[in-house]
Amino acid sequence: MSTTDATTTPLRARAAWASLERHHGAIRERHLRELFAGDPMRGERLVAEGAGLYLDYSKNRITDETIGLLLRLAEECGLAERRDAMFRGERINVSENRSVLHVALRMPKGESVVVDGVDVVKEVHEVLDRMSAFADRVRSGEWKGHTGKAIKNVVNIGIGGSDLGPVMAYEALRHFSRRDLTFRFVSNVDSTDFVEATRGLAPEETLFIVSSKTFTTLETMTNAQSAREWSLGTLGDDSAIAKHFVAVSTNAEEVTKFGIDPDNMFGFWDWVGGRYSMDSAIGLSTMLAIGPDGFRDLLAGFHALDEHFRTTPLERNLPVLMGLLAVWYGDFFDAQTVGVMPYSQYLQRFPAYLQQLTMESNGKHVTLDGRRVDYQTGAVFWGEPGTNGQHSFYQLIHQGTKLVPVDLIGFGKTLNPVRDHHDILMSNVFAQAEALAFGKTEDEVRAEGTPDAIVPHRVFEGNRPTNVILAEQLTPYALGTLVALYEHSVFTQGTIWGIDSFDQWGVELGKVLAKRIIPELESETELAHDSSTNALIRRYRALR
Ligand code: G6Q
Repeated sequence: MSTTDATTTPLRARAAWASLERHHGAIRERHLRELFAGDPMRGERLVAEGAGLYLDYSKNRITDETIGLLLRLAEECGLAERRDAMFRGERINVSENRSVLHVALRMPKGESVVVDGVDVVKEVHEVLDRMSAFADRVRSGEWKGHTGKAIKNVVNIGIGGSDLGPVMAYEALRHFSRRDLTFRFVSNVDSTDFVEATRGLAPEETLFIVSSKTFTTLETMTNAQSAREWSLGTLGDDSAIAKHFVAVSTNAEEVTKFGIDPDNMFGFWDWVGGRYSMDSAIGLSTMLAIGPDGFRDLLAGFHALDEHFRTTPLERNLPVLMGLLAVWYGDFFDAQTVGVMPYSQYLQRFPAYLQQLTMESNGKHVTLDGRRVDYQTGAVFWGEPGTNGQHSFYQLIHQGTKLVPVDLIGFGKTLNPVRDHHDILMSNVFAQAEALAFGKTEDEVRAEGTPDAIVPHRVFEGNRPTNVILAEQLTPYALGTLVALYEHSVFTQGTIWGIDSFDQWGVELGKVLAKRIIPELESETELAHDSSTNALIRRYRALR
């Protein structure tokens, strides 16, 4: 298969696609009960391991033939070639003409990827070293605020990719975090977010990290200006900014205009997409929380999974298998969503983080060469930590009319051992996967003496697919492996669909229209929108 075939043949014209369509006709009717009964080793065979993660994908509606065909599809779509092109720094983000090199952010010192004559890994480590020196100074109290007091509060201002990763990582790694430092995050342009995040904080002990790749994002710059006024309201003169504001950005010019000393700016590069940036300088708040060594453990976890993705044969490759299964359900079973349920309270923001990673990456309707797709692309990702979800929406997954493939994530050891909580928690992971797969038959319900009229209500059809992902413990390293697992699963899906997983043009239009509307809210200018938008603006003018 040449690279040209891999990129030019429409997906549905591929041989493996046609075979999968036929194969789906046969598989659709088969039940996991039957698949397990006919293959006693299935639960030990359909598993894969790498970088400390264990993936049980046996409770999916697949046979060995399914996997074989999906792997053939991956081959026909040039998955390995495209993966290698990404690692080489080729400009695989075609609509923005950019390399896609978040994998370089976690390469160890000494490795090298050269882009336009520059060794980007060397640059990455220069920034990491500067971040580490800064983090050490703040954490030790050596960095003093304007009035000579040490920093006690860190507020990250950013949105989208400059917020969701830092928030998620802070929550996920709280156990490893400095408890005598307060961390808050401001993203929403709703002033409530800023007011509540700064409530009770003393400006003389507060450091703001303005995180913005472009340093032009309306929400972030509005919040940063308010932070500036909030600080100067107490600290008085402009020279205080240098001690209380640092920037994470690729735009040195705008950072300087804002008044932040370029020495206090931590850079990254246009080859890091926002939603792939939590391991770049955007992770400065994470490093302040867990320390430079913890941050390097996080990077080591990312890198271990990168190496797994890069070198493991596709049939044992965790993100490849997960990505192909997502295609299987989305395109052949018409599943519209994927549920991600981490059985860890620390991972409460992980589903929100994954929503951006997956949906901003693969929510596209044109192919790399601009043709409209005639198949489904990215699913809606959603989720909540278990066991909470079980007491709310799992009902629909068990007995509703929609097929929702679910990822269940659990850990061997808790970071907070209290009595038998962890065994109870984990018993629910296994019980849910079991119940979803095998359900409860009419005969079983009857055998319990259930009255006839109630029997249908108590039947669980089962045949609901799950992936179970297990790791030993939620450490910085493990978090890195988990995030990279989903990053590369997204990559796999995007490659099969032939779309650009690294641009995000779909967020532009709303931003442009909002900028046009702002002055219309503030004055009584004539309105020239559609009748609905005009009426809404008039109503708001009357209400404000
Ligand atoms: C992510 C997107 C987007 C971006 C935000 C913030 O991939 O590009 O979520 O991260 O719009 O952008 P800035 O970092 O430039 O403020």
